[in-house]
Amino acid sequence: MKLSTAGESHGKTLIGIIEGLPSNLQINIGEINYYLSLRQSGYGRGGRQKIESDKVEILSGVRNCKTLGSPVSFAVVNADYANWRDSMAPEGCDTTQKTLTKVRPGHADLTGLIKYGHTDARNVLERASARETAVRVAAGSIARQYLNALGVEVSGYVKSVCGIADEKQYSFEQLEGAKKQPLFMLDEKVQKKAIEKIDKLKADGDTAGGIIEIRVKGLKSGFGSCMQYSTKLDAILCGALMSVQAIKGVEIGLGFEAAKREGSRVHDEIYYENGKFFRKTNNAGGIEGGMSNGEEIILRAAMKPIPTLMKGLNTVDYATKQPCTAASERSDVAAICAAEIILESVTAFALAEVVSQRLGGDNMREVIERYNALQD
Ligand code: EPS
Repeated sequence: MKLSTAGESHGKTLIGIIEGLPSNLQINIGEINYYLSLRQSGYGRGGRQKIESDKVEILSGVRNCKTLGSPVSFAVVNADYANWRDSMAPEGCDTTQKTLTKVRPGHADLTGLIKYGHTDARNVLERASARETAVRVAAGSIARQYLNALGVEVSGYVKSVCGIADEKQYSFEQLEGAKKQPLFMLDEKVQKKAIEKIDKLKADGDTAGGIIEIRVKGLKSGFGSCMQYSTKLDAILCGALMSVQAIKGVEIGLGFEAAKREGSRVHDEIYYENGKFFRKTNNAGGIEGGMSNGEEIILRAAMKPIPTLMKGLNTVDYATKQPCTAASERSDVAAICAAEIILESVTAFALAEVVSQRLGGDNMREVIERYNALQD
């Protein structure tokens, strides 16, 4: 299974193509749109989300809500293109409009300008923009439907915003409540403080990042491999999370905390009862030796603050080489809820790829039979 994405933030449309989906997977388009709308939600989002109302349009590979086994292509249209046609149209436009040369620290602007030989960072930032993640959420929702057919679920919540942290532990079932909250947080008091912080940052023209926890329930053991570095499940999942705009750190299970502890307080002891192996703790976060071990997978990712600050940072104008204040385009103060949905989505897609690589299967009946035949 493989996903390619295309599209600029203010271009005509975003496009995704998924290859390798088996036939006869029931596709719930309403569910894809639900995750797209969740990606747009959350406290701290900027003006763009008032313009967009993301909906998926499936273009190929699905007939009467079932996959055909052919590539599934789909679009998420940019409503804002109507306002940007004059400066973005592929057929011809005025590229002297909407230029950006006051390159933003932390964004792709400067390095992209040099690498691709442009003079206007618009040609770089349009693709570097996190708008691209709408396609990854749509693809992730399809991958989630594939995983759900096997009894595998993906969920998550926001653990902290700009250092305001919820240190409590939650069961997988409790996580669902997060989606009903303005910051996808589960502790009301912590969330209230985080909202106040976002309000303050907005007033100051500043931005916030945070920490997100993603969990996977129901995946049997043995997915991923210890036989080749590139097939290790932890490497694949961390790579998927790190591929999301603004993600700067990832940990699994105890993560960085494990480095501080003695081995006896890290490794999960193994027991056997009623014909089943089990562990009483899950410090490994569900992955040992590069393979799922049948426990819940626990991933955490750190998102940096968005690099477009309304108050602007010191930089240099690429055109004049003079010191200046960085461009302050309309943007979000915090996009932590969007990131939470995106991270769930890329986790689902990466896992679906790993599962389909192990199980193969041209149609969903074969996939389900092969999954059910595996030892727990
Ligand atoms: C982004 C800048 C903002 C964000 C955008 C990512 O867009 P605009 O420049 O149009 O205000 O809203 O994210 C989205 C549009 C989205 O749908 O997530 C950036 O520079 O990365």
